[in-house]
Amino acid sequence: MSARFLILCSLILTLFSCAEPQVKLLSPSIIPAPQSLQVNAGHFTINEETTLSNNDDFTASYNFLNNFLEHATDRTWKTEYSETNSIILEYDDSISSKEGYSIESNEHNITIKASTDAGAFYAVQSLLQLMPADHNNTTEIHIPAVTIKDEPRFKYRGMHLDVSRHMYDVDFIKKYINAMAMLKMNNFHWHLTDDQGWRIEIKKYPRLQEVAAYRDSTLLGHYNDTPHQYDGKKYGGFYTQEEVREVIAFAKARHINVIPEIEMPGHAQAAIAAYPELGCTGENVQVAMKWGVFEDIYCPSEETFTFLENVLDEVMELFPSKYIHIGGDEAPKTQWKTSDVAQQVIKENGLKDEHELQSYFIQRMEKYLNSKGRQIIGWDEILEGGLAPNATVMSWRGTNGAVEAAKARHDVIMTPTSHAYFDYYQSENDDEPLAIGGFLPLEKVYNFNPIPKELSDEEAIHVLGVQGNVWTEYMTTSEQVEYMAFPRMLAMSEVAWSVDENKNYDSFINRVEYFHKRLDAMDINYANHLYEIEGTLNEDQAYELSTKTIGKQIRFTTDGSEPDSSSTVYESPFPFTADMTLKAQVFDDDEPLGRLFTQELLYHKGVGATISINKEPHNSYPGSGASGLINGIKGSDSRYGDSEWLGFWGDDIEIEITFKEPVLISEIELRFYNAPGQWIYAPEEFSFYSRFESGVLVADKILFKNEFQSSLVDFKYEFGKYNKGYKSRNVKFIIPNYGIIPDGNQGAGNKAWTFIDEIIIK
Ligand code: TNX
Repeated sequence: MSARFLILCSLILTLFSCAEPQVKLLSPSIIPAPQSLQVNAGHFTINEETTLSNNDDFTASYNFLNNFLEHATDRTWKTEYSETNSIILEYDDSISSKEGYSIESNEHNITIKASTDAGAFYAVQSLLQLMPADHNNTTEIHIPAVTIKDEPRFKYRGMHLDVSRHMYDVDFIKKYINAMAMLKMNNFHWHLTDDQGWRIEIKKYPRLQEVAAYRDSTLLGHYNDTPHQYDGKKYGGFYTQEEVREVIAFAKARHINVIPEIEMPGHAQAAIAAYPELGCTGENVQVAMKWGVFEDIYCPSEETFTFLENVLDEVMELFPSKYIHIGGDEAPKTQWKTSDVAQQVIKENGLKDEHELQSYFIQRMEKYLNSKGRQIIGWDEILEGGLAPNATVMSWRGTNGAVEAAKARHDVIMTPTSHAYFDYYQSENDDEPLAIGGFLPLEKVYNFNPIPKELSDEEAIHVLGVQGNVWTEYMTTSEQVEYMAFPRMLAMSEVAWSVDENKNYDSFINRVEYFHKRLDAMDINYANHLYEIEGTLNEDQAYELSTKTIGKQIRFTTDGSEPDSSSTVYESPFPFTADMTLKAQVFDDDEPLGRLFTQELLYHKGVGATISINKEPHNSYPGSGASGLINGIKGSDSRYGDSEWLGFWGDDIEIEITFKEPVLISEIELRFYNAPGQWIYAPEEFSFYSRFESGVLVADKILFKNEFQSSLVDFKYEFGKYNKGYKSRNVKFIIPNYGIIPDGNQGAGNKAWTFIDEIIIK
């Protein structure tokens, strides 16, 4: 499509007139972007006589469209074939993609063609997006004349929702599924069990409903805020089997498959609270009241396997899904190491260690599910100790798991924390509602490339698709789930559906701006960060401001005052030669939009120097490259994923800064991020070296015990005692990685991350 489509989409809000001057037509703004879309002259008008014709029995699509139209036009629709003034659903076996379709609208009729009901359903979703968002109470709806041909890039297009940490009513689950359908997503991953609550009724085990479904109290505030405080309120509930059936039927009518997740062997504390014999210690435990990873995991006893098989029997009875997700993530092996039962299983089966035992556990469950005609999905930890033969891997800790699995010819679904975790912050504003951490703005989701570069074309076939994950530790209400999921779900839908050639972030943003009206009509509480301002220092040491939507102005001040409609309009980058407090705001004529942008620019001695690092930052957290460490802009105090922080996974780092002219240094400030909950640790020590103009080398080693309580470790080093008037040509830092995350912590056994930003030289 692209050029033509993109140009049209950049005009989204321009309503243009066609044959009849009084008819206002919407420039198509479909999300996810279709394969090809051509706007023709003219339009189709839905009026009181328009009929709907379903000659080929596309049941779900027809029902969905009929319901929509009856509601929008407040009348009963006749289903009859008519050459004119009709919306026609037509079977066409020449459309080879099972989920593909075409739409042809002109002044006589609208013809939808597909070879399956799913294809027709997606055509219906596109058709609805050709109508204005506020169609209600109108007798006529105008639809531009278009030719659309479309099919998805990936066959797995998923959204996940954790209902264990917080729970939402069935109406909300349906609302979420309905929004997924609008975006042509086809798999709802329902995370039903975890340490903090078991949420699905299992008739054979009543204590799952009585005990495992409720916790006595819930952590207040953020996990990183210590000491931990609790609300003292009982919290919980579960979905009855009848409700589960209702959700599955609702999803099916929208071509969405529901994948249940029953976690094992870890994240099982709620189940063990109900049935202590499922654990290795036999001791009573409580349903977890805070977040994280817990030591109480299922013991690999026959009793546990029988329990899990019985649970899965009921699950399979309810869920027709080919895939059953059995978790497999974050299972600490501490209890298995000292358990006679676990050690016996290791011995009897000739296993090497507890990791192979985890693999044995998963493989045994896989065998059971395979024998019932189902397939397992597991988080990427199921690779450890040997992958179950037919498993599909959900890659979340970066993409290495996906690469390893796809090379071994296993299917994978891409959900890396860096691009798919919608529980992360989406803006750098300090007034964002509390979230788990991280930073995942809309643009980063949008630019996600799901095929890891390490894979050949043949291996890449195993990448089934992508999924956005919504973990709900910090989402106490469904409104908050919406805030975190939208508009990032829109971006993920385009990653999943649209081919690269049709993706363009500027076009997307302008479509999102119009899409707000659709989300308003659906009463969805989306986040709006479209009118935010981005600031960057360019290669010429000039500061640039930009904002994403078109047709607006940026006004700014550099003296710390708040910009208003009389402030200077930003036109081109301005030089950065002194400290300044920059404030800027987007305006639509005189009206301020979005939030105020504030940036402190620190003109220190490192700005403009040369910098090199022995390692590339991890590709998920590149910040703005090495030069970003000395650009005068500090990384956010609360968002380590912003464009300033550089993240390194497990690497020891050496940084060297060389000045243009030797400089007199009195102080050096180093900033590290420290968020053990997200596996990020400030180092325990670092060394620095500096060569004076005279050639003398000074060196020192600074040790800190890593007991930091805050997420920011700001370390200042007084240089004065050494240089007493000597100028330095360079400074070098050696920063070893913290090492392997110790037991008892989140991510135990994994390598720690080092995050560093702004080396301030005074
Ligand atoms: C890791 S992703 C988890 C979840 C947490 C999530 C928070 C995964 C397989 N496990 O238990 O809720 O991080 O971001």
